This record gives sequence, C-alpha cells and structure tokens, in this order.
Amino acid sequence: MTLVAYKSDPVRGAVWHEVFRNEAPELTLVDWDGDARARDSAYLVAWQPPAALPEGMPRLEALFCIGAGIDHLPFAEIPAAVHVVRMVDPDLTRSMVEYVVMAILMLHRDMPDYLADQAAGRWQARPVRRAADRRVGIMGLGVMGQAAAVALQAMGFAVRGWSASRKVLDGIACFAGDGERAAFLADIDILVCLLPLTPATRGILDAGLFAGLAPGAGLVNAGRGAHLVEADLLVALDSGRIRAAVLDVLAEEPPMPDHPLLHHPRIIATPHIASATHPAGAARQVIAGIRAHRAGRPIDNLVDRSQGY
Ligand code: NDP
Ligand code: OXD
Repeated sequence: MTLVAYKSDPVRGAVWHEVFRNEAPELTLVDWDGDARARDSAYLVAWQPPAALPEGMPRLEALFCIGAGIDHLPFAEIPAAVHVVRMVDPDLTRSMVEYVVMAILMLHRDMPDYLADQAAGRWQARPVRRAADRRVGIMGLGVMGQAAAVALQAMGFAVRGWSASRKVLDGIACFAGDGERAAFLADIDILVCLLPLTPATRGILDAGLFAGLAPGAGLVNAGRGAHLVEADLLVALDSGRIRAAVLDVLAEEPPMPDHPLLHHPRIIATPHIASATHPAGAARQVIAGIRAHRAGRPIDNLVDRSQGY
C-alpha cells in the first residue's frame, strides 16, 4: 500500500479523496489531521509541510506543493533527497491568463480613469488606442507567462517577454537574462510581472525599473507581493511615471485595512485570486507524478533548488 498524506483544506480534500479513490486505487490518500498513518507516507500533498521534517515524516520521498509558486517553502528543513514538485495545471494557467488579459484590458482601455470619472459624475471620452500600438512586456516567460503572452498577442498587442534562458515564441520578441533587461523594458506601455520570487527577483519592481518604462506606463503584478517595492510604486504613481497598477499580490497578505495601496485611486487591487489550484486537476497531476516516480521515471515540474523555482 502506497500512502499519500494530504495536508490542506478539508473541503477541497473531499474532491482529492474522490479522485484518488476512483482513479488511483493503488494509492491511499490519508489526511494529515486525524489519520496517524499520514506520518508514514512516502508522498505529501501540502502548501506547507509539517514542522520537524525529516523526523515527522521519515519515509517522505516527494513533496507536492499545492501551488505554482514555492517561495514560501522552508527548504532548509526539507531533506535534500526529498523531491519538491510544484503545481502546473491547465486550469491554473487558464485562470491566470484570464486575469492578465482582464488587467491589461482595464489598463489599455483606461478603466481606472473611467471609474474615477463615473464616481465624480463625469462623462468624458478619451482617445481609443489600438492594441497593436500598445507595447506589453511580460517578465517571466514560464508556464503562466508564455500562455499570457500568446493570448495577448492573439488580441493584437505588441508583446515582448523576458526570462532567464532564451525562449523562441512566434510573433513575440523574447529577451533573456540581466544583460537584455534594459532593452526589454525600453518603452513598455504595460508591464506584467509573472516571475517566481527568488533572491534575484525580490524587489525587482522598483524605481530604477519604472524609470526604464515608457512614461505613464501601467503595471500588473500577479507574481508575488515582494517583487514590488511598494513605496517606490506610490512615488511613481504620484509623479505620473506609472499611470495605474493592477495588483493581485501584496508584500503582506492580508494587508491592514488602511494599507495605502488599497486606497490609492490609481490602483486596482485583488486578494491574490489571479489563479487558484483546482482540486480535481491538481489531484490528477499528483497521481501522474507519483506513478512516474514509482515507475522510476522523472517527475514533471520538479523544483530546481539551486535556482529557487
Ligand atoms: P515558471 O517557473 O514556469 O516560470 C518562471 C519564469 O520566470 C521562467 O520563464 C524563468 O526563466 C523566469 N525567471 C526566473 N527567474 C528569473 C530571473 N532572475 N530573470 C529573468 N527571468 C527569470 O513559473 P509559472 O509561470 O508557473 O509561475 C510564475 C509565478 O506566478 C509563480 O512563481 C508564482 O509566484 C506566481 N503565481 C501567482 C498566482 C496568483 O494567483 N497570483 C498563481 C500562480 C502562480 P526560465 O524560463 O529561463 O527558467
Ligand atoms: C500559487 C498561488 O503559487 O496561488 O499557486 O499563488
């Protein structure tokens, strides 16, 4: 019997149990809370592993994180021999694409201005700019960034992207590495951050970066709150260097009710909902990963600990 421990939300857990029961009878999913067998599991599904690894789970072989981002994991406490796998799921990607498209359209079509006009009782048209004349830059051309770039390009935007290693994407200008960062940023009208949070990307959205964009650029951050230097954004908004921002993530979540970013008239903020793991699809990804591992094949979407993502 192969035990798989589940340590997460119990309501969503009901879906996980159903998928495992129906589609993977060779695997036994056991709840971390309430089932003593969980400690003996070879596999763990969790957002956050239990404290005191490896003693707490001496047989652990792989940790499947229920999220695409893994920056919250305490890697120093996870034995090097334990594989760490992040979530890559078509539904998760689709939700992110929806969010990025929504945010880009809101900025492209001046919605922060129209919402302010409406609140003030003003009826005032602004020029309509063509998508083709709007340069959109995506920081992070991974699973999410590539899917968003392709969707935006199909809508006619002038899309470019930036990643650590070079990508080749039809119709999308691809830039790579720190050496090409300034060229990537130059004259961008709307910048989207879909980077993972690592020591190299923490605080990357700062005054220096804003200075490289087109004056009055828009900003979308759906990566992690700590990518953004929040004080620099407030200054850039007040000076007009950044015209408006859509933020799905903040450095501190949940923020205090009086957090200045929540009340700025040129910021649209959402509570980290750009995308979310859908339990049935996620369970299937984990089953596929465990089966690969048990068959001696590599598990997809392994985290590279040396890179931090
Ligand atoms: P991936 O790992 O697939 O992609 C990350 C991309 O960032 C890669 O293209 C990578 O380059 C690039 N990158 C990493 N470090 C650097 C660097 N220093 N310089 C330039 N490029 C860099 O991640 P996903 O697309 O799956 O997810 C991205 C992030 O989105 C997650 O880490 C998470 O933080 C966030 N997220 C947010 C959600 C939300 O609801 N707001 C939901 C899900 C995810 P290369 O390809 O060369 O490795
Ligand atoms: C994730 C997230 O990383 O929801 O999956 O932020």
